[in-house]
Amino acid sequence: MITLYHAPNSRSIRVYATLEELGLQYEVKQLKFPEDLRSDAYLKINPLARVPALADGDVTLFESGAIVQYLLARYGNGRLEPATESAEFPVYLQWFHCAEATFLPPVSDLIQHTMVLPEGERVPGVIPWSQNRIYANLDVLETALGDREFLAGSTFSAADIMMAYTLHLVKLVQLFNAEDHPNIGSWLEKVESRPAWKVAVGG
Ligand SMILES: N[C@@H](CCC(=O)N[C@@H](CS)C(=O)NCC(=O)O)C(=O)O
Repeated sequence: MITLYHAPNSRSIRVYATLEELGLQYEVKQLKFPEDLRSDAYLKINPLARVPALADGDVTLFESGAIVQYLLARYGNGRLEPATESAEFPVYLQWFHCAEATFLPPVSDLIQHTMVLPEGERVPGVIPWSQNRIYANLDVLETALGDREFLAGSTFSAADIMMAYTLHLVKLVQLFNAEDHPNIGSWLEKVESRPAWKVAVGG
């Protein structure tokens, strides 16, 4: 049985949505954020004290993108990713990784320095810096989406799952406005209307 270690609104939404999209059998262990992440039992699963983590038989894994790729490789049978030899594949890889490696860090910095860190540790200059980074990234995504339906082309893929979570956080900090970025707005509506996404975000 696959076990997902999950906390609401966290990056485990990406894994949750992937498990749902693939129709796999799994259980969800709900963790209270952040206290459960520091328990001895959980540190054995993820010594970094972060979510998500996944257990599948002898395998335990952390890092949301790695877990999504693991699930696709083991259980995907070609679903949620373009064929390796297709023109869409490199584009898919780019957006899949860009979601966590490039787009998410300024959102995370903004959250840390406005909500999470004790007030005395917050650096006010990080706020405009992060906001500018986020807006610049959104502009790039807006142009890249153009009139394509999904990030890798006409077919929904795991790159959409990875990036939709990053946009979930951008919405949470109220920095997304569909009037400024209509292509992102209509793409996001398509992802958010999928039953798997609704289960993952509601879980
Ligand atoms: N790059 C990692 C980041 C994991 C991560 O930082 N998760 C956050 C929740 S979204 C967390 O667990 N934070 C714990 C903390 O800050 O104490 C991934 O994509 O899985």
